[in-house]
Amino acid sequence: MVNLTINNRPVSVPEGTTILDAAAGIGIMIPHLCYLRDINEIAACRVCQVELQGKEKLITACNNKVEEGMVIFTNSPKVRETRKTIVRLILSQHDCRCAICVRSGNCELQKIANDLGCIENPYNGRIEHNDWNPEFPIIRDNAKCIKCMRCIQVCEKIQTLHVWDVVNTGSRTTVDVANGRKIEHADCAACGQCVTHCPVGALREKDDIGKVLAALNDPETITVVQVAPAVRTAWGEDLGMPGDVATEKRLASVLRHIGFDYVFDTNFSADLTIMEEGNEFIERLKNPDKSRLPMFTSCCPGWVRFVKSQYPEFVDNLSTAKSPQQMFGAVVKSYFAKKADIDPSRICSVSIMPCTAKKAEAAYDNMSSAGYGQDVDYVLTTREFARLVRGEAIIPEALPEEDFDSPLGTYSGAGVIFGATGGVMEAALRSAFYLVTGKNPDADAFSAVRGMNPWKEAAFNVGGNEIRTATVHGLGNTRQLLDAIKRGEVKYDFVEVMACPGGCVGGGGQPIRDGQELAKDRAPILYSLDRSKNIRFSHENPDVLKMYEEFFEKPNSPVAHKLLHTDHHA
Ligand code: HC1
Ligand code: SF4
Repeated sequence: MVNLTINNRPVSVPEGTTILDAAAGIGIMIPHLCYLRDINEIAACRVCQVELQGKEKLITACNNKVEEGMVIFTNSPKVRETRKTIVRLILSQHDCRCAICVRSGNCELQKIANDLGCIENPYNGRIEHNDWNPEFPIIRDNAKCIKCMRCIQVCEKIQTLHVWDVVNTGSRTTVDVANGRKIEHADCAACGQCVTHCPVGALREKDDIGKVLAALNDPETITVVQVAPAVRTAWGEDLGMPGDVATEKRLASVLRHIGFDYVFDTNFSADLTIMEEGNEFIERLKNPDKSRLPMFTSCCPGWVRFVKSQYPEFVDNLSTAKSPQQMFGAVVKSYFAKKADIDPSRICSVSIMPCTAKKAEAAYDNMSSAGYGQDVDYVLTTREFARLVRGEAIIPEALPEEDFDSPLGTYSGAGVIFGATGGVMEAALRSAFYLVTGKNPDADAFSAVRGMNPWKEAAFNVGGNEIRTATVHGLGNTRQLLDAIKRGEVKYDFVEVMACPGGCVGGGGQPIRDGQELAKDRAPILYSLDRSKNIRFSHENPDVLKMYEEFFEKPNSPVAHKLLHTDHHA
């Protein structure tokens, strides 16, 4: 152990502990802007300066380790003044029009500046604007970038994509797309992880709230909304609501209050996805030519973008099933429109997603199978949804809980767990077991695929066949897994990939909390919803079964292929 004093208090911590952590251990918070544990420990912002007795120069707390006998002051007059000067210098190069920034109220720079009492600024620096493609799901505003380097590190270390880099030199140093490329040519997965780790508003999602409001206000338009599984775990976070108030039934009520004509659930089409993908998997398994095994899940658009740009040799291994979002869109403008006797050209189909890549997915040319424009017209992230609620001056706590509409609002426990890493695999195995044996397994028989381990392997006996599975989340982990498959070190039949750490609950469109990973806190909400359902198998969702009876006939039928599957090469 190493003994030192911090602010005159004795501390004893293991060797190798940083000053930042040693102070946190006794309840002393040292302000910082750029630090992210294990990802960005480079002291780029210099805000975490502390005084070390006997040294004239201040030192940074996030990347300096404790030493025996150190005497540290984290908040001496010298530290306070220096820290304030550093923050003012950062502010001098930052577009400080906070009132028109999406991160207002949730900005780490704004908070520190306020905490330090930076109510005026003697420094006047250069604020550099940049050109950007306004249609790309990820928007960069360099006038707000504080050069903390978090986006560079997250994209490189977690997602292994190296989209961002430092550009220019001296006072013009900033962050931009690496190698002088445009973002649309940079192999960006659009996962949004750089956005959720940005401390300020330099990165955000493309804002589609205005388009949704226009549709809601058009009397000729019929608005249909779907809500992704993971949204229900986090929609209350940016609205300051505790979990027991921010329930999915209150979410349905809020959406109805906003004015959506039909309030449906992506969980319904998650069950539909399992019907299609489960049958497809059994077919591939039966095929003596095993060339399309392992089969990869295809519901995560960040992953699909990644495999297409990084490992095109595996594209044929993707399931051809569209994602639940896109199946839902195609069903709304075909089956549902027919059933409800609505002209599909009047429908505006909106989805609320924990994901930024879903915006890109909805806009692909081939995602218009129903024949009435895009199957999903607009995608709002969970964060945009919270802004929409606030903009509409709705107080969700004051609204009653309500059910989703029928028939596309019904779901099984298997549908809701899609939003957590391992959920798609578990839901698929529950139904694959039934398809092979004609009997339901115990609903929790495949729980070995749950949890936050980055790369989980499990093998299950399904009707005498051993099915080897892998579940992976985060694109860096995915790269390792794909490389291991290529080297022949591992062999699987079925692989689930989610681009974001923890799956969609940790998605790039979810509420932001100082760059913290919140997936592990949100996933249990989905598993408890699963346990609470009477129906826990996708193949028992009564409304999905009815839709097959009335419209699709059977999984993988020609009409199912036209509306529910896609060609990943298109
Ligand atoms: Fe997901 Fe999915 S689980 S991809 O993470 O398959 O976004 O929640 O909606 O489409 O169902 C996201 C979540 C989501 C799809 C489903
Ligand atoms: Fe990298 Fe994802 Fe950000 Fe694209 S969206 S730059 S892939 S972290």
